[in-house]
Amino acid sequence: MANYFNEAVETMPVEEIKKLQGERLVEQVKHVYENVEFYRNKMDEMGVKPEDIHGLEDLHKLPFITKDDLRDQYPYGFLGVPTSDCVRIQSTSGTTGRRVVSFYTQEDIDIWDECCARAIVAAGGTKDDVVHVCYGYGLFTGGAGLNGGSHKVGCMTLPMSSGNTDRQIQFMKDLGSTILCCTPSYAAYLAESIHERGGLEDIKLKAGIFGAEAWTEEMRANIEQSLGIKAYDIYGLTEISGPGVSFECEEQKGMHINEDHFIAEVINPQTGEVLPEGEKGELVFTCITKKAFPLLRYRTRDICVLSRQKCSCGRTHIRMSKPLGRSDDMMVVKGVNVFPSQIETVLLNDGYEANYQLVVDRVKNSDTIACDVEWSPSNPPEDKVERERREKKLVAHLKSMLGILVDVNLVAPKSIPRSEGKAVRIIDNRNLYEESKLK
Ligand code: DLL
Repeated sequence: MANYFNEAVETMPVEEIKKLQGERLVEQVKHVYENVEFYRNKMDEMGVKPEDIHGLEDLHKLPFITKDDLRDQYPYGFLGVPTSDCVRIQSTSGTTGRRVVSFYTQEDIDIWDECCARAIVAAGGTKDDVVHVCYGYGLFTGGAGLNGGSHKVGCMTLPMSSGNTDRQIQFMKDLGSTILCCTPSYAAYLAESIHERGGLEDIKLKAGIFGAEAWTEEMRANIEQSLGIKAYDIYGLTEISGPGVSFECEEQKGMHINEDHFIAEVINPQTGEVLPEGEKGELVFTCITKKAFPLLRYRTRDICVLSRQKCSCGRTHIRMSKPLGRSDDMMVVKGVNVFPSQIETVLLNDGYEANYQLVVDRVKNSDTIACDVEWSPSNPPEDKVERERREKKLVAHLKSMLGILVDVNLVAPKSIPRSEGKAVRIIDNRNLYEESKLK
């Protein structure tokens, strides 16, 4: 029996959703044209006026927005309302350049909270649940988003934020947390820590809502098994509000996009051409209800596939696949496209856990890629010969997945730093090299 937070909207017939999206788009384009000078200039350059947008069929006439545009317009360039109408800001981590700051009116926050509430209910949440939020609070959207959604559902909410693993586990036991919200890498670390300390029988968790970073099906199976829960994926990005842009239902086959608030397209990242449903490309979002930071046709750089196939949960909103990686997470090594998720799949299939780190380098104009991976504490190699045998096996499996040689180093458990938020999977020393050339 499916659970909905807003059944009327979540199961609306597709034709009605598209009509609603079209109407909201027309209004939103007027709002943006009137209030965001940067976008007005872009539309003028392309000779597009708000009157040319009659519905969804005209979406392709609008220009794209990129992360660089947001950085150039930092901080207020995309603001669609006076600052006196804003009640909140959130921001990206800014590890790869200038931060992006996103603004919210109270109504924008209410919409965002509802999107997260839908995700919690889809994961089986009710007002009787104890929701344990260990996404970071503060500028990161993870804590605030799931916290708001949990309040909307009426759950008892534990605003744990990230870090202090001992306290997380203690509260989980003492207060009977039933739904865990954090990054999948932190969930895996919590599971590892709970097993080390013992007392799994005192943990009441039944579900986890994990997102903010790429994770594989193999990692899902590991977390579900070690914590005895059902693990649901949740997706979102600061620019489009935060978590809850899309979320998984009990089918766990792709994430339903909240289409009454966001229009999704998939494009060819090289040409910008809109691709038919079912083809893989870059995900693009148009916000049709948010007023303070109303991005139209925002290029996410996330690579994924959309599907309108009927879902047995009854939700009619389109589903997106797990992002297969970010176009900027994708490394080109020796001319081959490599996503960390491909490497993770090989490691987990071979019985390792997702405790790995990739180091990419350039030596004498030639790329090298190394992968440090921890052996399992329950299955350490007996000696050097056994360790080398296992490394060779992994090298062969990675070669057949990627077509290139990855230098594998098996290392002791806990030698790779654990993350409380998004895991650091790649150290690309070639970027440093490129940057140092610019200085
Ligand atoms: O990560 C928002 C979020 C918080 C989502 C909590 C889910 C849960 P940003 O820090 O702006 O926002 O990063 C957004 O993270 O473009 C994706 O590349 C990646 N990402 C987010 N969710 C997923 C997911 C938050 N479920 C960027 N699977 C996005 C894979 C994800 N990647």
